[in-house]
This record gives sequence, structure tokens and C-alpha cells, in this order.
Amino acid sequence: MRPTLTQAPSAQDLREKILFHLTHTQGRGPEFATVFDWRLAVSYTVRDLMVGPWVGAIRAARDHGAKRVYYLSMEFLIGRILGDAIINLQLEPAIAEALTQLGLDEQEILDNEPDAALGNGGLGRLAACFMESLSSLRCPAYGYGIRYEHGLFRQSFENGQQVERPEDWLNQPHPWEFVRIDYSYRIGFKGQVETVDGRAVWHPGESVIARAYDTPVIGWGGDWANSLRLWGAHPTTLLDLPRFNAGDYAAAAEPEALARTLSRVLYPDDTTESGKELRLKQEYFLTSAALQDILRRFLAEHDDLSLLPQKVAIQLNDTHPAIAGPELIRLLMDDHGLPFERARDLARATLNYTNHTLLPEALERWSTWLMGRILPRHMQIIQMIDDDHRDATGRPSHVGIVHNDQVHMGELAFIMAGRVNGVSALHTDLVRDTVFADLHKLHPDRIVNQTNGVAPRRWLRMSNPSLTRLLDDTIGNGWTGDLDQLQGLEDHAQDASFRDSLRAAKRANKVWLSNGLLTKLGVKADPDAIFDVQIKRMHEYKRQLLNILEAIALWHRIHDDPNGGWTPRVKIFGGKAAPGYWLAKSVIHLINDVAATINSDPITSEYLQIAYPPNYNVSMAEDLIPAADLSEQISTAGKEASGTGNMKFTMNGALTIGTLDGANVEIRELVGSENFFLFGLTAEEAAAEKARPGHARAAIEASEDLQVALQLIAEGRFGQADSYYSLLDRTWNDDPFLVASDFDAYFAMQRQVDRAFADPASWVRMAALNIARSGFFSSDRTIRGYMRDIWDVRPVTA
Ligand code: NBX
Repeated sequence: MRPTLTQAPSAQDLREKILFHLTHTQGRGPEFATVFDWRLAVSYTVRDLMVGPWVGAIRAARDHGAKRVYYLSMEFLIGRILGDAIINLQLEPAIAEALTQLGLDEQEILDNEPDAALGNGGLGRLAACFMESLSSLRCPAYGYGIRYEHGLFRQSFENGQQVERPEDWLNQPHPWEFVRIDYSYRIGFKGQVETVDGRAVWHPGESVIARAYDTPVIGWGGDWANSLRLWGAHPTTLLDLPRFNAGDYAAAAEPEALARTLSRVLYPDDTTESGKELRLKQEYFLTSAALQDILRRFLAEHDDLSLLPQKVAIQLNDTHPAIAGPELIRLLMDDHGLPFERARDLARATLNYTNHTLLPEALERWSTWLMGRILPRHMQIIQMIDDDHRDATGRPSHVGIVHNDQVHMGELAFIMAGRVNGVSALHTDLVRDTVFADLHKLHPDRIVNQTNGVAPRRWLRMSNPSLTRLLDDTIGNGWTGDLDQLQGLEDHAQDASFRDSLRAAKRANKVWLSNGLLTKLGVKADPDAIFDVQIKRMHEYKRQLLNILEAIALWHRIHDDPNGGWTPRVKIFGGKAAPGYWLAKSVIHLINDVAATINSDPITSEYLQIAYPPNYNVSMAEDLIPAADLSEQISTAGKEASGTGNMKFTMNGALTIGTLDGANVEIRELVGSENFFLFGLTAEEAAAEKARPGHARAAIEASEDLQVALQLIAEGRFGQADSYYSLLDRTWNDDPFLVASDFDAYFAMQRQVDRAFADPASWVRMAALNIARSGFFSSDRTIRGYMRDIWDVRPVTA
């Protein structure tokens, strides 16, 4: 039988433990304690309850000789931990009561925790949802990443423009982690390779130590926790003592500073490939530390390396850890004496690769020169893998890993993987037909689909308590661990009293958000208006520009006819641009400038408001999604691999306006086309349109609304026109993401949204059906798919 939390603690127990930790761990008496002290005391109390299941899970996996899953990712976009842990341990309402007894404000304590922002966007957040589902499903697993001292930069706006400041979440104690000084590995770089007795010996010219920092990730039900093991970089020697003694203190500290740079900052680029030496070193640092740790654990339990694929499944989150192929071969050949062919076969039977993008600018490539200099032994092995693959398949050279003096990491990951997966049905088809078309022909069974999902504990139960109460009252709380149970709502969608309650739950969330927007931004958001939300990284392909151009055109129309019966709308944007991505930053500037003009227009202000709260992150998403009526998923078809925000909105009862892109396709199929606002070119049509010379100009000339919007920007109605010259020029003359071609369809569909929202009974019915049919988008379903189709691993039952 599955053990459940032995004796859930009472409010009284919790209160005593919190006071104990406040005094004995924080060293503060209650009368002197700050919110920070209390938050740490509460966190240690909650952490204590995770440790038993955690140690138990690690022991159970070992005792069962279980196969382990290893998820290698340069990013884990975790957000806050405390609230999620309370939910998964089912400590509510005992915690709430304990905190009330102590005279504390629970919300204030939860909000005191900084986000662990060790990721850029969807790829990193997916890794965090996967970790939670792996634990909820009792799948023995480790996440391996880097313990960045500085996560994703903090964004603020100055004169409407993005300003980046360093983020410093580790500038205070991090109560969830356990440092493991006994798990430290040496990671080498540069140097020479020599051959001794027919065996390659790499003498690195530099090395650092990777040290393990573990965080338990507790699953739903609180009876299983896996480890997120993040690597911190440390010097092999702490101090250059002769230099220190000679009085040169700065130089003496150099080895330490140099080593630490490896885990100092997260690269803030998402869909561009930065090509920097430090980035390659970070990738190798993570990968080598993880593989050394995996082999150590494996060899502690088994003495036959041929068992590796039966006991170990490794998932590469995009190509960032793709050096894992050559590194595993290196360890097996050079350290364990296996011949190349055996090492290659074992590696390929163990490794798998998830592709998250088709955008050419995001596909990782390293010059053979840089690779050879930083990782000389790996460059040799990469060449062996490539030659071997060419000999085995007869494929032409340009299809392989090394050509034009570059190492193509996508090809390397593909060739070294047992399974390659796409992240939505459409994306998987495009992976087969475009980026990996040639390799797919050679290995037709290798590419599989695993449509993304999101963790319903964080994205529904924790972030939307008003909807959660309604769901629990209506269908019980079983949906939390089995999201398909939301289907039970189908019948209630017809029931007027259920619909009233659903409407009330959404309205409560909107009122709460509206108060926040007023106090923080001074934006007046009427809770009865449509809350129309676009939150994601700023990128041309995601087309925030299309959204803001629509706002301008709408504003102009309302201005012309203020009594036209307009449906009030609040447009909310959130998202960061990569610091070097000028066009994306110029869209941020434009949105802020347009907001300043429109929000203060007395003629239209009742109907249209624009809010762009700065520093969008996981915690902000948790506030915005439950309050949304309309989810903007408007990328150029064929460009968004999946999207995961789209799923979060759907399960929180927002309706989607979107293109046939990524997982939108599956969302629409499941919720029903009548409950989804579809517009725009299909992926195939978009590709054809893009190839048509003059497509942008033709589309603009055909659309009066778009012309007006572009004209107003060019006239300087929203601040300096020359700030937007490049943006306008690109829209008129190039428009690679087809903003102009899709504009009229988008504008028209938004007016259909207006009309639909004006009929609350039918709108709420559609929202209810979106929730009821969103069960497929649980990351539990996704992880079950990986376990079955990719990893061949089963949960450990007690
Ligand atoms: O991965 C995202 C895709 O754009 C989404 O469509 C998808 O839903 C999500 C999860 O599968 N990709 C993404 O977030 N990429 C990155 O963040 C990234 C980070 C660093 C880098 C390249 C891409 N060098």
C-alpha cells in the first residue's frame, strides 16, 4: 500500500516548530523577529517534513535497484518553493491556523521569498514542472543544473525602456538546500591529449571543482521527494598563498574568482545562441559533473557497465548539455577502458534529447577551433562519432555534426540519442520535416512526440485558491493528482448556479489583481472589463507587436466613435527581452509609450487600459493567470514549439485567442473549436506568405486599421517617432513574422471576443468547458509519456 503522510501535523505542532526554528535556527526571539526571520522559521519547519520522504525515496530507489531518470538542464525556473511545498504536503489549513495564532500574515510570509529564477522562460519552467511531476509520480529521478548565484536579471522601466539589474537571490540564506561537500568532482578544460599505451590521456590545462547543492522536490501527497542537484563552481586551490604573503591580495584571490565565474550568472538569452566561451564552459561543467555523479552512483550499485542502459536514463533538455554524448564516451573509454563502439552503444542507449525550437538562430553551434581549444579530447571524440555515423549510414557529410568548421550541437544530440522528442504534436511533425529531415530519414523511429504539460499543484491549486475551492466543492479534490477528473465539470457547465460561482471566483481574482495594478502602476483596471493577458519572453515571433498595434487601432476606432458600444478591455503585458535584442526592447518601449498615451485619454479610458508591470517572473504569472479572461497565444504559426503558458491559462478558465501554433492546436482540439478564438495563417500558409516578395507592404496597403496604427507611431503620437524607425521599417519592408499579414484577421477576431464577452452566460460556459477539458495538459501526463516511451522506467511502489 502506498504510504501516506504519517500523522499530518496539527496547527499546534507547527506553531511550536516554527517557534523552535525561530529561536534555535534563526537565533531570534519572536519580539525581535522580522518577516524574513519568520519566513525562514516557517521554511525550516516545512523542510523538516520533506526530509523523511526524501531520504525514504532515495533509500527505496536503491533498495529496489530501480532505474533512475536524470534530467540535465542548464535552466530550472523554480520560482518560490514554500507555497508549493505547503500545498504538496497538504499542510493547509494547519499552517494557516498556526500562522494566525502567531499573529502573522501568511501572504506576507510567502511573498518574502525571492523567486529562484534559474531560467529564461518556457524551457526552464518546464524543467521545474517536470521535477514536481516526477516526485508526484514516485519516479526515482534527479534534476541536474547549475547553482547560479545570479538568476535572470531584474527588469525595470526607465522612460519606458527596459533596464537590467543583477538579480541576487543567494545574497541571503537559501533554506531549502543542503550542501554535499563529499560530492565534488574535478572538471577540466583546455590542455593536451596524449596517447599512452594506445589509450588517450587528457591533461587539462585548467580545472575547477563542481560541488553538489541538493534541494528536495516534494511531490503531491507528500510521500516522495526527488533531488534537484545544482552544481556550484569552486576553485581547486582557494588562495595563492605566496602572492597573498607578498601583499598582492587581489591577485591572491584570483583562482577563486576565476573558478566561481562558472556558476556566477545565468545567460539571459533565450532564442539566440550566444557563442561565448564561458557558456561552453558552463555547459561542460554541468554535463561532466552530472555524468561523473551518475557513474559513481551506478558503480556503487553495479559492477557491470553493460547494465548502464537498464539502470540509467538521461534526458538532455535541448542541446545545452549535448556534450554529454562525447563526455560519456570519454569516461567509458578513457577511464574505464571500453572500446569506442561499446562506449558509443551504451551512451546512445542511455541518452535522449528534447528539441525545443526550430528557429535557426537558436540552434547551437560551436566553432571547431573553440571546441578544440576548450575541450580537446571531446573534439577528437566528436570527430569519431561523426565519421562513424557517416560510415554506418552512408549519409553525405553536410548532414552530419561537423561541417563548415562548426560543431552542430543539434546533430550531435540527435546522433547520440536513443530517442529525440518534440514538445507538441505540430512541433514534432515540423522537427521531422525540417531541421532533422535528413537524419529522420536515416532513423525513422527515433523522433517521438511528448506534448508539454504543467504542474496542476502550482498552476491551479496553489495559485488559484478561489477556483480550487469551487472545484473541490463540485468534484472533490481528486483532480489535483489526476487532472482528467476535471471532466466531471462538463455537466456543471450547464448549471447556472455553478456558472455563477465560477464567475464569482474569476471576479474575485480580477478584483485582487486590479487593486495591485492600481497601487503598483496607477492603472485603473475595471474588474468588469476583459482582462486580456500576454505574458512570455519578448520576441518578434511571439508578436507582442501585433497585440500593441491592435490596441492602437482599437483606440483610434473608439476615439472616433466613443458611443459605439465598446466592450471595456484591460490589456496586460509581461515579459523580459534579452539584453542585446534591440528590436524586442523597442517593442517594450512602444508598449509603455502607447500605454502612457492611451491610459490618460479621457475619451477612451473607460474602454481601454494598458498595463505592463515590470519584472515578469514565475510569481507574477501566478497572480496574473488566475485573473485572466483572455489568453494571447498569437505567435506566427510554425514558430512556437509548444507554449506552456497557454495550458496554464486554459486550466484557469481563460479563453484563448490564438494561431494554429505549438500546443494551441491540441488545446483547440480538446476544448472544442467553438470555445477557442482562432485566427491567422497556418504554418504552411505562413511559410508560403513569407516567400512571397513584397508580402508586408501588400498586407499593410490592404488594411486601413493597420495603416492608421503605423501612421500614428510614425507621427510621434506615442513619444519620439525616431525611437521606432527600425521597428516601422522592418514591418513595412521585411516583416519576417508576418504581423501585417495576420493583422486584419486578428483585429476581426478580437471584435468577436468583444461580442462574446458581452454575453456573460455563454462566456462563463465556454470558460467552464476550457477548464473541464484541460486535464490532458498536466505534466503528470507528459511525464508518464516519457517514462513509457523514452525512459522505460516505472514508479517505485512501496
Ligand atoms: O520551450 C521554449 C519554447 O519556445 C516553447 O514553445 C516551449 O513551450 C518551451 C518548453 O518546451 N523554449 C525556450 O524557452 N528556450 C529557451 O529558454 C532557451 C534558453 C537558452 C538558449 C536557447 C533557448 N540558449
